[in-house]
Amino acid sequence: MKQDSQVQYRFPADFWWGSAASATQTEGAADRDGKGKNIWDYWYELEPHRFHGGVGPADTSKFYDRYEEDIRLMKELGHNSFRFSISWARLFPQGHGEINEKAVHFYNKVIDQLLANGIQPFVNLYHFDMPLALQEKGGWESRFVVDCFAEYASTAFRLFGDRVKKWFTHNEPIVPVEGGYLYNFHYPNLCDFQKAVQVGFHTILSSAKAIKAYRELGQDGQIGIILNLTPSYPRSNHPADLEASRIADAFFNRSFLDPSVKGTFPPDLVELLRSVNHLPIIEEGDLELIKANTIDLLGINYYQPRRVKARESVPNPQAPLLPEHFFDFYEMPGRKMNPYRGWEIYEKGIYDILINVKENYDNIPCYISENGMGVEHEERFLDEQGMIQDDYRIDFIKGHLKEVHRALQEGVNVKGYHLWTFMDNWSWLNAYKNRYGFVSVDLASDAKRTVKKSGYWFKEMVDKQGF
Ligand code: BGP
Repeated sequence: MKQDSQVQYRFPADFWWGSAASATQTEGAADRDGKGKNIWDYWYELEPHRFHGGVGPADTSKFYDRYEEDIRLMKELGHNSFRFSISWARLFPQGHGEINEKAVHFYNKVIDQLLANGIQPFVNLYHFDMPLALQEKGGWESRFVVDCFAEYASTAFRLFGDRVKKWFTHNEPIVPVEGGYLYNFHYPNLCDFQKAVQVGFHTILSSAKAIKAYRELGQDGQIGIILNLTPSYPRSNHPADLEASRIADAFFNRSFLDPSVKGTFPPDLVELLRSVNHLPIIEEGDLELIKANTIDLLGINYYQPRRVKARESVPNPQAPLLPEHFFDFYEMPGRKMNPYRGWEIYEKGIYDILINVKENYDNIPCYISENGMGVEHEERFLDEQGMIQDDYRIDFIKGHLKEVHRALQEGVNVKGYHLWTFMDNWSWLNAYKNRYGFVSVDLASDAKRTVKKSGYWFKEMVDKQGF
C-alpha cells in the first residue's frame, strides 16, 4: 500500500480496526426463535419506567434480522474486525442443558458473513445478560451458575471455535457487580456489599473455568477478558488523596485486572476486604484454578477517568457499606465533559492505562475494545443530504487515537482500536437516548441505517493507516 505523507499518526498495517456491540443492545428479536428471557427482558416487564422513554430490550436495533446488511456496511466502513456477544439465553434458553438450534444457526450465519467480508469475528460470552432461569437460581451469587457458564463457554468454543479465533469471557465484569449489587442500575437491584464481593469472585472464577475449557479443547485462537479500566487520579499528592486513589484503583481496576492477567488478587484489596469482614467464600482449588488460567489478550474499554480525594466526612455507620466508604469522588475544575452522558473526556487516560499495562502487567497483548461518545439528539446535525455531521465524534476518536499512537511508539503491545459502537443501539437504562454509532438508526422509519460522517472518516483513516 502506498504510504500517504499527510499521515502524521501512522498505525501498523495489521492493526485491528472496527467496532464493538452486544447481543441485548442490538439483536432485537428478544422473544423470537426460542430465545429465553434474560434479566433485562424481565426487569423491563417489572419496571418499564426505569428505562429512558419507557423503551425496553425487546426490539433493539434489529441486527438479528438485518445482520447481512450491517456486515456489508461494516466492510464499507473499513472494518477488519468486529466484536459482538452471544446471547447466553438465546443459545441456552434455560441457561444450561438444551441448546437452541436456531441460535446456533444465527451465530453461524453472522460469523460466516463476517469472514466472507474479510472481518475477523471477536466474540464475547457475557455482556451483562444473565438468563432469567439462572438468575432465579441466584445468578452470579451461585456456584451452580458458574458451572453453567463454563458449560455455555465450552459449547460456544466447540460450535464456533473453528472460525472464531478471538474469544472474551466477560465484558466489564465490574459493571454487573456495581449495577446489580451496589448502585441499583442492573437487576437484581441490590445494595449488598457481601453479595457484591461474592459475585465479583464468582465472575473471575467463571472466567478462569472458561479459559481452562478453551485450552483443554486445544483450539488455536486467543482468549481474554474485556475490562473497563478507569485510571484513578488523586486530587493532589497529599498522602490521604493518594491513599483514596489507591483504594479506588484496587476496587475498580485491579480487582479484575490482577486475577485476569497475573492470576492473583491484589493483596491490598484482600486486606481491605478482610478489615471490613467481607471476604468472599472461596472453595478449595479455586485460587489455584484462577492462577493457572490467565488470559492471552486484554480488551480495554475506556470512556472516562475516575478522580477521587480523601473522604471529607466520617461515613454514616448505619449506611450500607459501599466503596465510597473509603474515598470521595472529585470533580476537577475545568474538566472537559460529555454533557449527554455526564462523563469526563480525558484523552490522556487511555495512554496512562496502556503504559500501566506495559509496566505492571508484563506488556500483555491488548487492544482498545471500546471507546466512544454518546450524544443526544444527533438529528440536530443532519445535513441536507440526510447525513449526521458528527465532527465531535471524529475529534473524540482522533484525540484518543493520538494517545494510543504515543503508547505504541513507547512499546506498548496494543493491537487495535474498536469504537463503541457500529450502529446506534439500546444503552441499557438510557435506551436510545445517547447515540454512539458510526451508523445512525432511525427508529421512526423501520430502523433505517444511514452512515454518519464519522463512518466515512473512519474508512478513509483505515485506508491511510492513520490520520
Ligand atoms: C460500556 C458497555 C456498553 C455500552 C457503553 C456505553 O460500559 O460495555 O454496553 O453501553 O458502555 O455506555 P452507555 O450505553 O451506558 O452510555
